[in-house]
Amino acid sequence: MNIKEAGFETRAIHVGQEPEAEYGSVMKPIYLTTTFAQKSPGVMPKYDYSRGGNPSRTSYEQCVASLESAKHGFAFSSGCAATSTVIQMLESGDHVIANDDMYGGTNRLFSRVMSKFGIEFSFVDLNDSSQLESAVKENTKLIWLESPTNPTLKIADIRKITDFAKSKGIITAVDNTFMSPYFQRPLELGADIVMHSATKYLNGHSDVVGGVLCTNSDDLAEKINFLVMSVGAVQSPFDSYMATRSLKTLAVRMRAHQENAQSVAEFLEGHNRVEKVLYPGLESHPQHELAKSQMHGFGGMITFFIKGGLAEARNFLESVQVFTLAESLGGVESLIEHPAIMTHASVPADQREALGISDTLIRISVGIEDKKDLIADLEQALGG
Ligand code: P1T
Repeated sequence: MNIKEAGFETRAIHVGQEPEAEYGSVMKPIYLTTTFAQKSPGVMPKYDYSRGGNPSRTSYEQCVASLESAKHGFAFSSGCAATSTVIQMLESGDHVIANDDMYGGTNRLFSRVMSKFGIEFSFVDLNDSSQLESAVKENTKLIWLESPTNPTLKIADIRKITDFAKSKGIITAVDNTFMSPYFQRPLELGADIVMHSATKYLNGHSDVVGGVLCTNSDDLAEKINFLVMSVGAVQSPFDSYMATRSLKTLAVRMRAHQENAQSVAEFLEGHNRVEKVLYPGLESHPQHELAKSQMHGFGGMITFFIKGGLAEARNFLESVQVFTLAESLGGVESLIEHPAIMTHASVPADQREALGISDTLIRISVGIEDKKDLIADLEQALGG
């Protein structure tokens, strides 16, 4: 059987992960080396120096690329490092259109770091075609989109946006962190590049910070590879091993995240202390139909508005016991946080307000604990 054509779960366990040749070790060794012996000066072996490439990283990159239906995969030391690499492919004077609503750190990277190097950014509501069309300029080279968005779970129509971008000769990159390739594969929907904060679902155990880029374009892959070598924000051999190990269980974890999230979302929607719940799997989500048409599931992230104000939100967040109050998401353990004060504090207050990231907005990353315990915990913390 050609393993590359096997099902998702099989590829997650086997692609790039053949037993090692010397002893038949089923798990590949971790290549904890910075450099590789050469036979003769200038006669290049497969690997020469671990910034450029390392066998542990290659295993991981091959596996994650296969899961994203991609030809090429690249592993970085963080999601932000992967995002930076996409922007570093551009030239000073180029223009980027991005979601107005996305992870606060990406917003900060674009507006406060990359903008210093002459790259221009416009932040628009990508679901509003007139806003998107009027944002395009002669120097627009990239549309950056996150879908679903962090934290308001807005869904961008990936097919429609990538078709539009292609008609204008613009590249599209999709941050697929919230869905993982198990629930959404942007390259199949027309995107040129897919990006992940592997810190989240890909690694899934809150013990590795990492990022990934995948593409089917040889041209883009060559540019990314050049930046990998030149900038060096690469994933270490040990972290590559950890993330490869985690990919083996991605499918089962994602199914469990989603089952729990659906139940938690329905519970919250029926609670009298909850104003509104945003979860793509609920029929009340404004883009539930779009979600169904481009995703294979709805994931484990929920956002809701608690009734009252900051005091009520704070009191609730201090009262949870099974959920942990912490930034990040996508781990097996349930996390809860307050985006306005925590993950999205770097987004200017007026922008946060315009996007609805209010003091009563609470974000949950639903883990894979027993859902009865999760619901009971939320119930006691919400009180009467
Ligand atoms: O943290 P890092 O691995 O560098 O990834 C950045 C990033 C990129 N894209 C999305 C959608 C993200 O959610 C993140 C990181 N997000 C959090 C830390 C958070 O709690 O939302």
